[in-house]
Amino acid sequence: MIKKRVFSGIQPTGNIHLGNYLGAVKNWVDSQDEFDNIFCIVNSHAITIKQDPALLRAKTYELAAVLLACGIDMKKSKLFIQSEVDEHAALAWILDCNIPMGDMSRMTQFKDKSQKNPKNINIGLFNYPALMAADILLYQTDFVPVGEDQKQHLELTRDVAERFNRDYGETFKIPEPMIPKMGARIMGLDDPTKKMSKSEGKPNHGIALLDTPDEILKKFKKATTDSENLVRFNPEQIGIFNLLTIYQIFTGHSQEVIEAEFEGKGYGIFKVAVAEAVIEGLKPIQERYAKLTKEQGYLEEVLSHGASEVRKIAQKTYKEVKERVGLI
Ligand code: ATP
Ligand code: LTN
Repeated sequence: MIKKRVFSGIQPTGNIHLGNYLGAVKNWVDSQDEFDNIFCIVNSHAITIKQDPALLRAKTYELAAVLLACGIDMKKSKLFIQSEVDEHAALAWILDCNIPMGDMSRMTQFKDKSQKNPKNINIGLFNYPALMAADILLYQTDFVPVGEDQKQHLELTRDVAERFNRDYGETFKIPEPMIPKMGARIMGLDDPTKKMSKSEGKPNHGIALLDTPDEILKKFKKATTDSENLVRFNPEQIGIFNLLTIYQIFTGHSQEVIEAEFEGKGYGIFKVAVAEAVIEGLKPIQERYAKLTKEQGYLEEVLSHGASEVRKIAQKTYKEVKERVGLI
């Protein structure tokens, strides 16, 4: 039986955090056996915000090592760097010519990011979703496992694919988002009204997967909560709800069991328990990461093998697209 294809991407900027892990990467890892998987480090997306070139290069390899440490298995999945496959940028151009200005102007991520970076609102940042659509459509993808914040970009991807198929003939598979029931939107620990984000500079905002146990404990202890002093799954207690979600995913316990565990106990005890569950859960990832960084040349080999495998698929789709629009 032919397996359905999964494709997803992650930017090599800042430090990969608990939101990225619970919203996306953990699901990539957990469903690896079921699908034919392609995972991409989207460095070309990263330069929509100004990056230091040497740091971007280093972060790209660091992220590759973290993803492998999280459990991405080269026997089951392909991992590669976006800029190593030229067809991504090339297809994005053709898609650009088939996306109405009005559709692109509705994207909320552009609005958020341009507010955060008022000095560098560039065309690439505006056009970011076209490159993301190209990433996905090049591989005739069935499912795209992402966090809640990417839903709108997926809708745009589906729209452009449907429009292209209608105008030029059946070319692209229409992809579906795969958004987890739990963990699709992990909030910042300092401010649970904002999603945990790599680009948020504040020190107690997010938990990085490579944070030390001390840092993790300190950040959870400082997490913003409320004055109810009740540990229960009440979506209106946004800070507590966020911590409970993290605790539930890491422990695998049911809501009832968790609420009973902390019945009559204060937030101080609860926060330490969350921190301990996260520290325990991240420990094997951190240990594997430390080992991987000592293996000289291994990452380069994995990434170049990944790129040469996926390039064949990308070239096939891109050639077909060029034919469809009359470029060959
Ligand atoms: P930034 O916020 O700086 O744009 P990011 O943290 O969103 O970066 P990305 O590389 O853009 O990181 O996202 C990688 C994956 O992680 C995407 O699937 C995205 O939906 C998911 N993700 C990002 N933040 C969260 C979050 N707070 N909760 C759940 N999933 C998230
Ligand atoms: N836009 C995503 C990252 C991303 C992606 C993709 C995700 C780029 N290309 C393709 C899934 C599929 C983000 O900002 N989180």
